[in-house]
Amino acid sequence: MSSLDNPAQRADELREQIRHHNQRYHELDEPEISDADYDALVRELALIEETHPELQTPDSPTQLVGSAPSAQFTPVEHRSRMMSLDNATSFDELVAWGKRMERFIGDEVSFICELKIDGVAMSLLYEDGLFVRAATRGDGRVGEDVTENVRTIAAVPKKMKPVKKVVPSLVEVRGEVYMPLAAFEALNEQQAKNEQRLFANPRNAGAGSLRQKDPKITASRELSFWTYQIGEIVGGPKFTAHHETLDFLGAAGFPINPEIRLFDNLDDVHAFCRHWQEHRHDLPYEIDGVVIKVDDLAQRDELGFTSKAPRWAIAYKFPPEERTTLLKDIMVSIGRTGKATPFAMLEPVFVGGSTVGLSTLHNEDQVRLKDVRPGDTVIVRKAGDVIPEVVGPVVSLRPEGLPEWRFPTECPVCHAPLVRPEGESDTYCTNIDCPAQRQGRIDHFASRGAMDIEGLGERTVRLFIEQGWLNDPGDIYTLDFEKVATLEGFGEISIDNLRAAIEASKQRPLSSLLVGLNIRHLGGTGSRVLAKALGNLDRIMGASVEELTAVEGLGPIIAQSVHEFFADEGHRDLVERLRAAGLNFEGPAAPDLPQNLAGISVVVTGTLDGWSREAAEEAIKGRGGKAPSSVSKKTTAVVVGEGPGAAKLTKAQELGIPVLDEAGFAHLLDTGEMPAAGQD
Ligand code: 0OX
Repeated sequence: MSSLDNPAQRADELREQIRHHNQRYHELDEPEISDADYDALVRELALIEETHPELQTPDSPTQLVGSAPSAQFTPVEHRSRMMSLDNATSFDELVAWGKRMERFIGDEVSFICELKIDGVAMSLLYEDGLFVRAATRGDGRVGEDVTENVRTIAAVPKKMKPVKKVVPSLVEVRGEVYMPLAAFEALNEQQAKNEQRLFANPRNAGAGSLRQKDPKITASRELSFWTYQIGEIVGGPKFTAHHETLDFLGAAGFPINPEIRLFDNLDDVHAFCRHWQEHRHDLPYEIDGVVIKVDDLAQRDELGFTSKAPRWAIAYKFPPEERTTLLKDIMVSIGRTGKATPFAMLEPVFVGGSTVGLSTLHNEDQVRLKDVRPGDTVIVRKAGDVIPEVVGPVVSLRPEGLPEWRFPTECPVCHAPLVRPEGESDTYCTNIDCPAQRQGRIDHFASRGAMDIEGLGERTVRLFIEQGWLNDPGDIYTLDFEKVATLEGFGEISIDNLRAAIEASKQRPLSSLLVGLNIRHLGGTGSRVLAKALGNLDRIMGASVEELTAVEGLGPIIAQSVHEFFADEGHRDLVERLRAAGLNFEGPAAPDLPQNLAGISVVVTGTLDGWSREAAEEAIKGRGGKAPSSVSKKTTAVVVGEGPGAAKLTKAQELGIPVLDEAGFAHLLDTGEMPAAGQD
């Protein structure tokens, strides 16, 4: 139903939905939808009520704060209402609000910017300096008495310090109880160990910890507190500006967030919001925006309140990093080692700056722990640079009778049994000839980090496997190019290029060949160490476990794995075919790389065709450069692949940092020089 067809009916629907979600969020600590989806419902309702004022009702959720207190705790009437905040979800809305403030006041306005802590709003009451009561916001008028639980929070002062020798007879302070990220992670680890359901995020964990009947449980949960407002003060100093109240609260012993800033213009407010949008994950606690407040208290009085929020404050909300979507299916992919990795097929959802349709679920235990089932509504999170993840199901929305997901017992590609070795968390396809494993091994052999055969990417390898031309990396060197020429899309030039790339790969250093062979546990560093120490492939093949273990920098697990690899007849046969093809078997390791990137800093974002992120960063570091994960003024260039982090791109553009594609990156690595304009 769209609001255009029947606005009255749509408004009713929205009110009912919003009330339901208010209860799930505020009373049950178990939201069913993400904050962003909730905000969208409220905005839609507010828009209908704005365009059809006759449809507004006094009990509409747009006119109310939070949710009624639950019967589990004693109700507490607030001495003055605890308001909520209006939102701005774009910089344009934020600046429009700021200009409205300036226009209304008709004078200069100073703004205080505070990080918007993603926690639980709390009112603390002090009588003669002693902590006597804590209450949640509830519906803004009546909250829940959680005094004994809050008493266990170390950051909440139990006794105020005198300021200029004075202790007010009554103070009500407001702030946010939150769970620091480290505590949240430790708590979830504990939950996993005890096979208990995981908390979806620190806010839910914090809210759940506060609403315990037994304060001992709250005490075990490492909650903390930031103070941001005085509700009421009797017998204390008089203030003329918000920053003075914060100074007073700090002096009285309340924790005040150190990032709070006072600005005298909107450009600086805007820059502060941009900065924290980019750096929110540098903090040890979660924030979901910035709260901007008019500093001058007389100006605040002039501005006043709407029915539920002060006009003198606004929350700039960051773009959402969590959304809910449908988990369509759970599939299993087979890697080059045979590892079977479950992954989620999602109804694509725009979150954290890009569209997410697939997400790894890592292994069998992870799926079991999260208990996600095809058909579930799930929470998807993409935070900063972190790979998108399925956080968990929204259990209350689970269709009845939805079966638990079971790890398949046979390989989805070759139908051989899947086996999970005892004591391991991973499951493997047992068929060494599995086409998926084969493809993975050949892709890996030809990749940048190994033999670097340009033109032999995943698609071409798949095509050649389908034709029956490639079974293992050895077949690359006996490809019949006359047959290749009969395939669509392979013209003379591309065939010449492919032939040349395959020829060139024969001269790659021994360490690259070792990487390409796909020996379990042996990566780039180990391969270089091995090639340098033993000098040629025959010596490596003939070495005993003891000899291999004696190589400095090679651990016993790698030594054992290398030995086992070459004991296998199939592998020895492959090596002989590679020898016959004329590949370089002689060390030393890769010639020392030119240090042509010394002193420069290159950020890689998105997926590059022939490079994993690690390989690209290793290539930069190997040449003396730095490869940090975020863009700053010190960044020399940003290399952008597919699906880049939106924040990094924006930041690069704002700072005027050159953006390179894959070809530009290759040029930079080869020459140490930035490609000429137009080439990037
Ligand atoms: C926060 C936060 C929340 C005062 C006026 C209405 C809301 N989550 O960090 N609320 C407020 O301000 C109140 N400030 C904050 N910093």
